[in-house]
Amino acid sequence: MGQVHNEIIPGRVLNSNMPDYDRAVAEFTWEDAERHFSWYDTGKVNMAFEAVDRHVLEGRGNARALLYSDASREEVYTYSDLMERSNRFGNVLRKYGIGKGERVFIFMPRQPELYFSLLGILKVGAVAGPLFEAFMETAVKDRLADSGAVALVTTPELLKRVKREELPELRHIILVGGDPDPDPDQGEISFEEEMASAPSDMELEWLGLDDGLIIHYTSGSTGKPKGVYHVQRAMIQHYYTGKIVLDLQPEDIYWCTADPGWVTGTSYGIFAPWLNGVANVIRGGRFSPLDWYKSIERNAVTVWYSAPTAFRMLMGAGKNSLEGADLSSLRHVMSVGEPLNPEVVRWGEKVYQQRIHDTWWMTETGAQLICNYPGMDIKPGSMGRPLPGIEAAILDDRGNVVPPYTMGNLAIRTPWPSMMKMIWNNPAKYSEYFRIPGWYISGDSAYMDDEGYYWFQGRIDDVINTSGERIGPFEVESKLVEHPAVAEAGVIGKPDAVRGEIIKAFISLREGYLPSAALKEEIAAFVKAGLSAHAAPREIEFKDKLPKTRSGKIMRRVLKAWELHLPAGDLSTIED
Ligand code: 6R9
Repeated sequence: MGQVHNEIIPGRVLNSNMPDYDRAVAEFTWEDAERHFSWYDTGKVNMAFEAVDRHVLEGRGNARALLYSDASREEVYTYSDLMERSNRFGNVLRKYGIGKGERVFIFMPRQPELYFSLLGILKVGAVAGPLFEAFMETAVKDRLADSGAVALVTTPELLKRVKREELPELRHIILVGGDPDPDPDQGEISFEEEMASAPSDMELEWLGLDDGLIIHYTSGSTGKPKGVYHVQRAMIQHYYTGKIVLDLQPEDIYWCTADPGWVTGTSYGIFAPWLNGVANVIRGGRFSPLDWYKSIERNAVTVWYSAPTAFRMLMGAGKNSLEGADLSSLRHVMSVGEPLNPEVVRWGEKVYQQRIHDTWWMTETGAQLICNYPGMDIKPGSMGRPLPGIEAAILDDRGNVVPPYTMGNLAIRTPWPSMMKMIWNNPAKYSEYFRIPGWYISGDSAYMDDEGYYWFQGRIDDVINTSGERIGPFEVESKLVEHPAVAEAGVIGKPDAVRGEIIKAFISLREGYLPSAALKEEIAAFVKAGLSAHAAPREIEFKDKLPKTRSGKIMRRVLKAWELHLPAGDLSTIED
């Protein structure tokens, strides 16, 4: 196992006099992060105050906070602008009696109003619930019903997907986008009209560290999506990792490509950058390689956070998409959401002159935990090391720590500041994560090498057992994408009478390659030669596209369900 762990490339070293791993610890501590917030003086906090108002009160109101663009809009908002807009929206919510602890959902495309609304929701102490714009009726209804949302910020277009008759607790609909005729009898309110008449200053709701912040619904392999509930305390870790992992400096122009419907789009698309007072780029609309590169160039982005699926698409789009785009402003590039194939890291070095830094965390963890951060060496294919102050381990099913290079349950010592506080309405599900005392069990399978680097293998449910060998699908997938014909690969274990399971690979091909039996053989031989005989797929199936979540994760359970002709389970987060 771990064929790639010998390769080491040096990471970015910021302060060459200090041993890498200790540098970050020495320069900025968790204590520093805690001390930063008003809680330290007053016992009270509010994320929106810390992320926005504080900068204005400390004289940085004219600094650029939000650099928005899509195909038709291009707008810049300063921290003062954000403070004013979010105050107004907070006042609108108060006018309708919405306050502390209530759930207010947002269902709209990435556009500035989404961000004003989210901050306004936080200002009244309500709990924000962002939804992907792509959700259809059932997905929207399940989430609003489960959380008991009292209000929804949406557009007239998307409102058609909200089954109001089945949502008795939903009292207010705030319509963004100049709806000419909101119906007050239906609880409809015009965002633009209300904002225009709302006062621009407000006394925000001061909260405790354990008061609610945000709820993100995330799909498991079975059952309904879970409402992962986070509290204000998470700001300590958002702020801290913004410094240590994102390496944000006051002059940075930062772009996180994630949508706020995904935790990355809030923790690192809203909280971490604004707590650190940088200029935050938001790009509306769909993914397009050239657009993205142009966005980096036009905004002179310095720090960029994206996902393997995007990097692989950019890689697949080839040189032409890069033509004429100047990416020299980039100083730090990171990835999250899925394993980052070594091939992509090498490509990043070539194309961006940047080592893409992988980061590992989950909706439930609220913020980054295991990362490649500035100052440490990168081993392509490894998600890095636990952050200072975070203890990770690989446990067997009984909770014993296993030796290096042994695959097992990736676990984190509890607690850490941004750890979820509950699964909404589902205490039983919550306790499953903590079934081994003192540990959070991630559901991921990984191993640790003898230098404390962690290597992702797959979700526990995805680990393949073939002829008694345990094989993580990621290792096979990474080898597959090294083959020039392969754009993306998803690998599953297919039940087999003789071997227990055999490895089956679903593959989408790069531009210019056609499916054929000879190509299948060639690809299988390539894995056999590069990895091992038992890791080579015995079956290969070509697909135009692999099923993926909105956050770009290949849905192996859907591949498996296809293969076995079983129901695919919850598909609310699937891409198309
Ligand atoms: C932030 C986020 C969490 C799951 C996680 C793991 C996978 C995330 C990864 C990674 C390998 C990485 N994952 N980062 N796998 N390397 N760097 O993605 O949250 O959507 O809840 O997903 O994503 O399987 O358990 P979420």
